[in-house]
Amino acid sequence: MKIYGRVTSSNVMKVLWAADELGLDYERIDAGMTFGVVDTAEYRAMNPNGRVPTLVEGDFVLWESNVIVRYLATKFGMGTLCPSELTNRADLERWMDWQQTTQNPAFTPVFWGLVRTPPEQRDQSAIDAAVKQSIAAMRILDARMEGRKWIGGEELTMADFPVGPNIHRFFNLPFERPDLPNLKRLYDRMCERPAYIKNIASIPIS
Ligand SMILES: N[C@@H](CCC(=O)N[C@@H](CS)C(=O)NCC(=O)O)C(=O)O
Repeated sequence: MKIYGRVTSSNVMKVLWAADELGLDYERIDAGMTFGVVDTAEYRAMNPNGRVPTLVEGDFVLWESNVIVRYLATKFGMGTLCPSELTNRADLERWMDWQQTTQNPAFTPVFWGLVRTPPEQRDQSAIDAAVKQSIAAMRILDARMEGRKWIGGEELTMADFPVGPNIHRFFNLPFERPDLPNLKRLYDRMCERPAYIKNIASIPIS
């Protein structure tokens, strides 16, 4: 199994975290930003978006990070990371899609503004507006976490991987945030896992 993608990408991080939790044997190949690769004809033939991550397993090629997480959890973690019962599974998939469609779009301008834009070029009012939206999104997850250890309940599941990288960034980037105690407990719990430390918490935010 090959996973293409630089370690600093949040979308790559979620896949690597899932792969390591499952104990999978894979080769990671640097691609994206300064590594290039994504604009080559060979890569575009695998992933026409020219984005990372891309998973290659024999003849099978897959892109879209959350779908890769779902695929790995379904194939190698059925009954653990992926529940076999349909309503439980749909409940988790809902949080995975929420990360892509609600949490991540709200947070991306915060990350790009504070990390990838030189201070003199920052649009502080756009960053402030995005911080507000990001906090509103994280309040929704904080409410979900009331009485739960993981997004799915008592155990780590596929629902936790997509938002894992952004939770780390949310708590570590320099902006003011309210107390979100349930979310903070989830973050602390994530930080106890070697695979999360290796792929997310120990990687400089850049
Ligand atoms: N929806 C896609 C988005 C992929 C994406 O935008 N990846 C970013 C990194 S987080 C990327 O490839 N950026 C360009 C690059 O690294 O060269 C997914 O979840 O896989």
